Amino acid sequence: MSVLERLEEISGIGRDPVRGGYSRHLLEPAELALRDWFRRSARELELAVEVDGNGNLWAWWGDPGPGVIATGSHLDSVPGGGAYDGPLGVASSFEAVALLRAEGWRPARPIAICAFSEEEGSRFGMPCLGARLLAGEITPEAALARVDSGGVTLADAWRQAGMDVSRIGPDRDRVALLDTFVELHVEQGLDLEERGLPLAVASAIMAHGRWRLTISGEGNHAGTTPMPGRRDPVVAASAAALAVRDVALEHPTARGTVGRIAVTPNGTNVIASRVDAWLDIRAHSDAQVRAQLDSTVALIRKCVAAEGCVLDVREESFSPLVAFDQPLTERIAGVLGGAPSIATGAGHDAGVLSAYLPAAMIFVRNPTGVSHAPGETARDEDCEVGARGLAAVLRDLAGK
Ligand code: HGY
Ligand code: MN
Ligand code: MN
Ligand code: MN
Repeated sequence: MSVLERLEEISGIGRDPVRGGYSRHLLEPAELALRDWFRRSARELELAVEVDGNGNLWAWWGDPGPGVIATGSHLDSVPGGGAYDGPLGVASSFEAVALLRAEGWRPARPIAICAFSEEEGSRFGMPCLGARLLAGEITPEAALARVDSGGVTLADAWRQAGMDVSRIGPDRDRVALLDTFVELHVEQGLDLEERGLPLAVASAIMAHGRWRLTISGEGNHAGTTPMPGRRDPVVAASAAALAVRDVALEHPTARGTVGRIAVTPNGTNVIASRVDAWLDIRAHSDAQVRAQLDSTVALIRKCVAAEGCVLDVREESFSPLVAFDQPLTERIAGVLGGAPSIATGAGHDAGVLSAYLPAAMIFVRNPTGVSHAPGETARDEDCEVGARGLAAVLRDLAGK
């Protein structure tokens, strides 16, 4: 097989006819179908599959035991996301193992292929949910109480999928088995395209926080309510989005985004009573994210007050700056023939795991530089170069 053929097997799963691209959300039918594909792919390679208590999938080459070299990524997507973010890493992991097996090579240590639950946080709001639960960064109670946009709790989603809620939570014994984690991922920018190279390694991930802003106003009739004296949360939220952009623009490398807004009740001829807006801030230090949040919220408070509305701000998640393990990253770059090292603004399971064990990432060139949108791409030949590179990395790391 090839990476391309592996991705083709899932190309029909979770297509979003409204947004374009893919919407594959934790434990919804498309994501469950991808889990079946994971199991089938593992079975074809004679790998034993296990689902841990946090819904993360593990395919084992060799018996689980100390010194595991783990690789993989995630299967879920953002709403209307691309075909590569997540699945490329999982498909490449299977392909790398297939290539090594075909050579007759056998690992001296166990190799695990992982697919972590809800990396994007698109259903329950917490990015890298499965990896964070595994590591004990969020409590089972906090996770189980999270609610999706349809009012379904994570606990209910878990039960509906036939999974055991009592198994959710930290799994330190499992983490202790892991020696190294390597995640292959499509690049989410144009760096490699501009350099004319197929692969890079990751040096760092920007600090990243997500907050939920709730702006409450007064619902009323769009025709009979005079303009003066309205308390319209959509007007306040619009000003808030400008404030987010303006504060981020003050720092050359900072990012500030409002990408999701829910208007209640969302009627054409209704002044809204409430807006929920999700704020995403990223920067090159944890302190900078906090400072940017403070300036942003101060400005938003003014916009909201000017409109006679009320603001509530709640932190959804915070992901500190990640600096990947340098010796591991240099070793992998060497195996890949001197791949450059690049920093990214996107979050990854490898970033969460890097707090507990040496972790690294391999990026595959993306000719459009687009990600989290249907225009995300990777050339077929680069995907194969990536899988061969990952195979070489596994051979190096798990060979002794
Ligand atoms: O970067 C993100 O928003 C996500 O964790 N991939
Ligand atoms: Mn993503
Ligand atoms: Mn991803
Ligand atoms: Mn009417």
